[in-house]
Amino acid sequence: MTGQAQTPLLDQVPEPSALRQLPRSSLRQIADELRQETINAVSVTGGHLGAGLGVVELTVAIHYVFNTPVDRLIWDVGHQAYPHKILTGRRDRIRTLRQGGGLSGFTKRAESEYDPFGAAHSSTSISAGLGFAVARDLKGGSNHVVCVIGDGAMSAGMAYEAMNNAGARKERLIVILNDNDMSIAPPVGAMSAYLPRLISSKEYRGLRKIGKRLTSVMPRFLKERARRAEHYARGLAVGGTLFDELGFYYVGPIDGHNLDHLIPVLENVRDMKNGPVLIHAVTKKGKGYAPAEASADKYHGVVKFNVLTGEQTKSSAKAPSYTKVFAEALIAEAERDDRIVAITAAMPSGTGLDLFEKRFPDRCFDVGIAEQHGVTFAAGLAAEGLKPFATIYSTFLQRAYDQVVHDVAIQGLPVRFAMDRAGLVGADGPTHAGSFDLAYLGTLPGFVIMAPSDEVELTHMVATAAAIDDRPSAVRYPRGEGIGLERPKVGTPLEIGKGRIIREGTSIALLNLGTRMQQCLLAAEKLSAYGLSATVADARFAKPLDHDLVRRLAREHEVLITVEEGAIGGFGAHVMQFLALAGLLDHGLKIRPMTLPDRFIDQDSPEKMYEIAGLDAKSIVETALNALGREREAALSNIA
Ligand SMILES: Cc1ncc(C[n+]2csc(CCOP(=O)(O)OP(=O)(O)O)c2C)c(N)n1
Repeated sequence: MTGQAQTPLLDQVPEPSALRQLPRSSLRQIADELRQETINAVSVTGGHLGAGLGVVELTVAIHYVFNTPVDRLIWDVGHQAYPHKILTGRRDRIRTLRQGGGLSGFTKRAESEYDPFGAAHSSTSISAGLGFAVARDLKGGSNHVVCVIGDGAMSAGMAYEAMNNAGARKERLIVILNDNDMSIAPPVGAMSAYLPRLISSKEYRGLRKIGKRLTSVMPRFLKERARRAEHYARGLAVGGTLFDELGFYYVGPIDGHNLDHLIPVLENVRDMKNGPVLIHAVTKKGKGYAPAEASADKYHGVVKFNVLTGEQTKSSAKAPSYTKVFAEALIAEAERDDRIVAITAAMPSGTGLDLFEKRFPDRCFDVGIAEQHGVTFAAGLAAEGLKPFATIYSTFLQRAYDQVVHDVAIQGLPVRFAMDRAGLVGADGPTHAGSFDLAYLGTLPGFVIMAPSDEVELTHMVATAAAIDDRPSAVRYPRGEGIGLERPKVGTPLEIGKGRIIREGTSIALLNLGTRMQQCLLAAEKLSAYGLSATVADARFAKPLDHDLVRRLAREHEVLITVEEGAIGGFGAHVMQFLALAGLLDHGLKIRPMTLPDRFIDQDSPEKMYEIAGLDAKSIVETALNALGREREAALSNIA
């Protein structure tokens, strides 16, 4: 011994092909180093930690047994794929995770051939995997397709739709159920009770023991027979599992941290010739890092932290988050009206409904990762006269669009949609951006759509939504904190469809919807330095539109600029439609709708993303100057 630190074995594994050259006895060390590397990387970048730590051994075992990337490995959600990224040629960039220009925090096709399918929204892996498997068959290929899906993600209907389809087709597909008995919060629903029942069933444990003893001493050809016999015996003992009934061959439960269990099972399954298989692996979220294992959410998502103590960097925010403002406003409304109830789809802390649930445990419903069901469930509640707040991130509500249209809008039911994470969201990137809700809800007759310009406005809008009891409504608000205004404890309902003027000017009108308001006010200041006087108006409502306000702004200004944190087709499109039909575009009004650009913007800090999107004060000034034909000054303003 020289006394020098040993070089990590992981250094010898730039790609999975190198992993496959190592003796099996080295894999424990690789897994330990991989776990440490994941912890170290996330301690400097922040991000999803608990889920990745729980699949370290699975990651090593899958890449060891399967011939990735020829064999397709599809991670559900993709938030647990950091160890996978380290093992698949991205170790040198792992400390750029979730940063501008860096690695995505999820799987991404453009990033690596080892990510055959991108994700971030949950429960898509089995459907996508089935597509890969059928394509393989049609092309005459022989590769394997392996999907890894969590027990939380298994609560979504889409996972069952996919299994139903794969089972009926008898498709050769491998699904690994990563059962850590956690979603972000503890899992909910019947499935979350069913899986532990499977794990603890005496018959299974007995059979597994016998099976293990037998298979460990058998040559491989006998193992296949033993497998069939075991299947038969198991069916007799406990009846088929739900997965068996769906046409899958169920294997498990097995210890997902024990490489000596995982590898032979994966090898056996790999060598099976037909039919879909489900391997039930039991893991621990946050495994191997004491602060994660000890925390209530198992470090699902963390900011930067101290590796030794696990202490996370304190937030420097001076004002409460919009999420908290929403939750407090909703609680205040619910104190006065016992018909108010709230629904979350597996995001109690992300939406602030954990606070609501503490205060009103019987009036808060976590439906699991099941946005579609959550919306129609809310519609049923509304139809019986309750006042449901369907509290769902803008990006996840996309999944329930037909339910919003068919079950809520057409029936005119007063479901209140509280859409957090509207606009660009930063580190989670384009999959999580709330870019489209103004467009997708704006098309629906009868909806009231609001967006606050600050936290006081959000408080009033929650009160407004509570008061609207004859049609659907939505309030959308961003990630991050407000501007530090003092709020009333209870909001005052706003007049529906009425905006307000914040600052009076003469030549340019900035008509803003949402929290770009501060940038609009800054832009108005900057424009005054060019001798230009700007009006700033707060639309408050995307729908119904304040026609009087829009008409007035159009008539009294040379330039009208709309500003919104949403894609083309949203608020600005409705303003233009109105102006065109009212003949207000016939007399030379220069209208400039400012929206998110028609492309997806990769992760970065939210400010940087808005700069890239051209929705900051500088871009507003430039747009105004250009509209007035002052291109030279506009170009210079861009440099300043
Ligand atoms: C459609 C959708 N809704 C909500 C989320 C937010 N979300 C991300 S991970 C997660 C929990 C997933 O739990 P599980 O599948 O058990 O994985 P684990 O984190 O426990 O490994 C949730 C709710 C999402 N990504 N997609």
